[in-house]
Amino acid sequence: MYTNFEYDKTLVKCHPSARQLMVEQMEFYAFAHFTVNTFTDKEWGDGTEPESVFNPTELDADQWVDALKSAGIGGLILTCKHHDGFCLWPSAYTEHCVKNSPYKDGKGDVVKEVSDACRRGGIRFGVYLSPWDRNCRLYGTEEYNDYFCNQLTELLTQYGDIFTVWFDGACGEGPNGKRQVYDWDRYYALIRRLQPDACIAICGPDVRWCGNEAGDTRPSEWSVLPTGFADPDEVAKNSQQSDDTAFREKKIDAMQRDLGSREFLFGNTGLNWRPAETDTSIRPGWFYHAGEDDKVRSTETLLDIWYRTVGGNSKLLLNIPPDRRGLFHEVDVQRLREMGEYIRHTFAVNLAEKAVITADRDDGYHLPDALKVNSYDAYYKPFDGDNQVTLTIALDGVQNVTHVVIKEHIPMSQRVESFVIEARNADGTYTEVYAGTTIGYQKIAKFDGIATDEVRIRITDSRVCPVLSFIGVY
Ligand code: FUL
Repeated sequence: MYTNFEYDKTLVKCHPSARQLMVEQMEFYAFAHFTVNTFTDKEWGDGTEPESVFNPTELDADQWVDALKSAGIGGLILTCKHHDGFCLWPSAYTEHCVKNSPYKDGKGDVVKEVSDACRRGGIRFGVYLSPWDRNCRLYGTEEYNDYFCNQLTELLTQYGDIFTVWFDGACGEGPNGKRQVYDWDRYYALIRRLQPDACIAICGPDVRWCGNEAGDTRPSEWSVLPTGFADPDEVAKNSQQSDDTAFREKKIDAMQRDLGSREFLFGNTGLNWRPAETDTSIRPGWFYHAGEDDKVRSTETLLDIWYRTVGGNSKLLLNIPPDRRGLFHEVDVQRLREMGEYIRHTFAVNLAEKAVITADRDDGYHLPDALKVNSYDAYYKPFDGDNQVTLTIALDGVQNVTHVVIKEHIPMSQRVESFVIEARNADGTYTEVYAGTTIGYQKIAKFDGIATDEVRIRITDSRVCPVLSFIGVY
């Protein structure tokens, strides 16, 4: 039990699994919400929608993938079945699916089209399968667990490699509705068997829901959390309980702001690696509504969310809902392209590559030069117990600097609690340009441009000695 911070042995053992490390390094990936709701103009279908409503006229998953790639997005999660129970693939276990829709005369398979397009385009593919099913008559019985496992098996065996299985916590059953006892352990075992490299997200052990749908983030995001935190029941309690626009706009509440400080960890008996994922939509709704074509978030807002998530130790899961044609809308496509152009341009030249990086202490083996290479093959480390270090990046002459990127070597856990970045002025004094708390997978520090020949990063506190894998200066 943590009554003091002599807990380094536990902490260093708390680090990402191989599948978590894969998703950490993806940084930014997409959601596509698509089902009967797209055609009924709803956010939550009730399961009574006739299959005949589902009829995209120009579905082109390559168009989705091209648009995603223009933003630098490396993966896509498709709502294969949302709460209405309608399956985008021809499931053998239900009639409520594409095979009874007019789409391609019932011969279509949207999951196949999208997973094939992802593979062709070189991005990863993931599945969203809503545990809550408002159509299935088995829902609320033990047989529903069989039904759900059968559907999972179809998705995990017919569509190639799956990088993540996304289990939504949302469940809006009313007091008279049926309650399903989900057999999570059985679902998890099935996924581990059929797709051992896939993460299980949200109601699952590998990726943690950030706690809101608005794109809100914590100033200090920790991946080291107490054991048992974010169990499926707790996720469900905090998730959307009804089709509710206000919920989608609500920010993280005060109680949920701090999940990882020393104070929060006091009294807990174990730690788990639980990286945060921020899921939010490019539009007000998760599904496409023509009435929201003029409410697509601005590129500026989207980039702000990107900085706070990708640059703030969370993952960004951005939803782009296909429209009734089965295409990403032109406005959304333009936003994605603008995001990608900005990001590529801003981070095109890493000034640290031609710099000389030194540290006021190291352990003699893990030298600061390793920080120039963005990989976990080598890292910088001082001696255990050296919890405060200063890294100096002497640039190749005076440069205008606007960003510093820092990555912890998370295979050895998350350690840093606070740091400052300073830039040397012509007269030899230093100006503080940024003060931060956690780093974790990655911190992107953005500040007003400053002309300088030397950037200094001072780690002012760390739980165990800091271990870093990369520094970028732009
Ligand atoms: C929520 C759902 O109720 C929404 O419809 C959407 O799928 C979102 C990602 O999760 O909990």
